[in-house]
Amino acid sequence: MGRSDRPRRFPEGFLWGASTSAHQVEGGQHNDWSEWEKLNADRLAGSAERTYAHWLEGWDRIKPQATDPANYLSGLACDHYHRYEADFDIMHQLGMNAYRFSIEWSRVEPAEGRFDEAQIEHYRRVVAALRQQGIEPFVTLWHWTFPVWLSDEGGWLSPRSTRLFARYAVKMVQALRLDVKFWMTINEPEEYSASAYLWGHWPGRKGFWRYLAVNRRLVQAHRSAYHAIKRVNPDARVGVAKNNNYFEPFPRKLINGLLKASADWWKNDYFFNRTRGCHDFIGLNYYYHDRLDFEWSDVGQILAGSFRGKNENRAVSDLGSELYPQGIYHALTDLKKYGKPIYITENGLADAADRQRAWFIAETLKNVHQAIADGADVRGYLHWSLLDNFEWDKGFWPRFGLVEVDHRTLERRVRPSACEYSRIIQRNEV
Ligand code: IFM
Repeated sequence: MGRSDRPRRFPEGFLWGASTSAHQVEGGQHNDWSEWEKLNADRLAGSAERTYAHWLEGWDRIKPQATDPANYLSGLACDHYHRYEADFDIMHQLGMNAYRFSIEWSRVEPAEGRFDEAQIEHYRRVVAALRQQGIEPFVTLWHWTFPVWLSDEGGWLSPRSTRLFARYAVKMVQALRLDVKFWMTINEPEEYSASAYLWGHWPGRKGFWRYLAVNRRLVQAHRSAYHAIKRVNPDARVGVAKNNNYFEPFPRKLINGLLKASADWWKNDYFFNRTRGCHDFIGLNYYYHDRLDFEWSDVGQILAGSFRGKNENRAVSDLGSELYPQGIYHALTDLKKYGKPIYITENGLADAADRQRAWFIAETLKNVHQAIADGADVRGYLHWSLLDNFEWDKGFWPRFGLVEVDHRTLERRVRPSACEYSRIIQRNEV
């Protein structure tokens, strides 16, 4: 048997699962995003052709949905808020033993300082249902949405936001302390700050200084929530879900090496460096590889923060991003320097036809296995996503789910790739 065909076993106790976030799957939200969607749905539908048609393969297939304003309203989403038990049954059947989801702050604190016990009880039931199925909960406290009362005050730009966030975090940790071990304060800090404040694509206010201020505030928010959580539950394992890329100087030459060093410094390391001592584990959301090959014409894009690598793009997702499963090996081995256990808290692709997902998962896992063999302490893999969900300003057309969701009938259908993933899980090897 050739080296590449040899089965690769994962460590005993490796966690296998999938991830979601509240706004993308629960349905029935009232938060800053649901308000923004109402104001922007027509604009997004009207500009979709201009935005995508000239570069996105498969545009003709996507067009009817992407040009329909209804696509940009999260509405009932997957109605996971009411259907979570049935969704956990599917996870159980697939053999998963870990689930990452987020708590919707706007539900549990709909008005400042007024916590809604019925909503907190809802999340207690969610966690109990997971435990009953033998599924380990990984809970994110902030996956990009604010209660409207706080977004009206400026969200993370409000100087009070870190204190308010820590108070909400403590409330949730106290409520779920016996049943939840793994907590993530924040999802993908840099993706959020850039999309909302640098590019202005999301709720927030575009502005370079505001962008920097929000980055600093996210650092403070993580630090203060980390300490507050540890005070009420020293046994809690607290981290973030961090979006690190693999920047590859290509070809290897000085200028490309410098470009890599700066990209790594800002995108991959800044947040970790500023929050040292405040991570019990590292949550890695891995999606992107960027080949860096400097040309003077790139300077404008670099300054605008919109620089993208010059990738080969042999395989791409429905969103046009390169599928490069080798990249995760580099992202993982780079994280060894923090000396913490690593959980892959997201990794996936938009693939409506499910043509590439099984291949992508298997190849990714081979690279994860190799990273473990080379010393990365990786303890779990949670695929993004369990369900086809609401992909923020793109709406419902990008389909990331292991489980397909018909958003009109809300019916679920397990995709063939999920069955392939399940076989890997059952054998604990790829
Ligand atoms: O859907 C998002 C998720 O909310 C954060 N990480 C990337 C996913 C796919 O774009």
